[in-house]
Amino acid sequence: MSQAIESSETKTYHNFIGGEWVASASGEWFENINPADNSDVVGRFPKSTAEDVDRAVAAAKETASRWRLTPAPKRAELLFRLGEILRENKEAFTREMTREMGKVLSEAGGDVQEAIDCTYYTAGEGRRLHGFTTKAEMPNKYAMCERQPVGLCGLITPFNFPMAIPSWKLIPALVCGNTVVIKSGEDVPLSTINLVKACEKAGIPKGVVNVVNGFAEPGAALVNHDDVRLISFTGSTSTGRKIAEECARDNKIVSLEMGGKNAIIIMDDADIDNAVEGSLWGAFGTSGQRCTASSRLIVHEGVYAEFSEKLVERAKALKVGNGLDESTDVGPVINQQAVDKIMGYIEIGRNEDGATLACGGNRLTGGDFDNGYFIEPTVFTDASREMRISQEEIFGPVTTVIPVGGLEEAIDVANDIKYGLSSAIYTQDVNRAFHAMQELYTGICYINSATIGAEVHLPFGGTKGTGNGHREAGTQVLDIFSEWKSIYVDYSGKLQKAQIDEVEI
Ligand code: UN1
Repeated sequence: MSQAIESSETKTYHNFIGGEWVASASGEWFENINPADNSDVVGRFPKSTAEDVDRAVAAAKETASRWRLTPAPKRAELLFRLGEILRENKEAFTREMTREMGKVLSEAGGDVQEAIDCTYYTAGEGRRLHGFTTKAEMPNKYAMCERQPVGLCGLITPFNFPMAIPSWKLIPALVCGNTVVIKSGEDVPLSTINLVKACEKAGIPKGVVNVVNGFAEPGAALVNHDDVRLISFTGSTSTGRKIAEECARDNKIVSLEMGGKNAIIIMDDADIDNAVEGSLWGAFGTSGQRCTASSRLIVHEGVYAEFSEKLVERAKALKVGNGLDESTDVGPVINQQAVDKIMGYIEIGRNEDGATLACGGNRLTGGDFDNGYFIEPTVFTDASREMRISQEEIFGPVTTVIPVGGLEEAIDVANDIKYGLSSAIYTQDVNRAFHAMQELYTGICYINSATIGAEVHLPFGGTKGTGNGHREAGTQVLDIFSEWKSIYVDYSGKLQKAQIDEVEI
């Protein structure tokens, strides 16, 4: 395997603190490597420490009142401008994302588009942020309720949606009047920097948005910082759980978006070709590195043989390669650790679980493959619900086909999991579709489409182990980044005691 060589053209990027682009207090750097080609260094980034987080939090704190008191429609004007800048730079941001993250260009374009959609949609909330008025119990008394910002928000973002996920957190935080410190994903810092440079260009005041790059240390420092009021995290279940524990100690607000093990049910009346296409897209899009990935395919025994055969045939034909090559269907996975984890699960599927490895199962080697992290699209058939490959999140291009006898069993298998992000059913029968919609206990549910592809104006999030009850996107995200204030105005000119004074009718 070739060593990464830093060329004289390797770009250096910085943290963004109080409106200045600065190195880490540690003076240390880390390299961002292209997962499709280890010899390609995307850039060097500050390896930040708790001290950098202290500075970023101080900057965000200093500017908090100014931003909070800026009228929301004015905050939104800057965000609309941000949307324009993202749109103008979509192509460049897309290529840079593929280079640092690996996903194919069309999907990276979709990721930037999702950030653009989120920005426009959520900026519109600047002229809404609706509260409500209601009637008070006492005469000459007024009652209303409005949103107030929560304060300083720490945003900790993952590698798989390098611009979309930071935008889901950043834009609502800003429109609600909060200031933020983002800890970028260590494998994809450039896309966060691109987003934040666009914020700077849009004229968002210094100190409102800050970025600290690096690994676990700045993340932990953010979570433990006394001045941080809220942590919004997307990532692994194990890290999310730790963050929740830390936040509980300080009574911080915490919003978690974690794992998934999402099922598509394929009924015997389904359009099988359509179900095969959907399953391929859901399982192998983004090389399976989506928390919404279709990692379980629960198939009615009446169509099991036909579906499995067609799926395997199509999976074998997918072209794995560098995402920058337009003919590639499936890009690399993110890093060596991901390869180890995914290959470990393939071993488990083969041996411990005893399912049938119907296709794939190998890390690709030879030629250009040696410089990257490429794994074949892998399908396990004849799996059963309790196997580890059917229960645990693999986060790679691996899916598991589980035969079932009917709809009730299919729903039971789909729900028999510790996660609850997304689910889907392929059926032509409206009664079955509505029954599944009612019974699948997930935050997102698709009919005749895969488990991926959520749109920004609907709430995003999951039940059970996927999250902690919050929803990102939609208008529901405002409930994460604002707190309700109930306001009573007594204009009677005297003391009126609610629940105690009798009101004459
Ligand atoms: C994720 O996998 O973490 O619904 C986010 C989807 C995308 C977002 C996925 N819009 O698949």
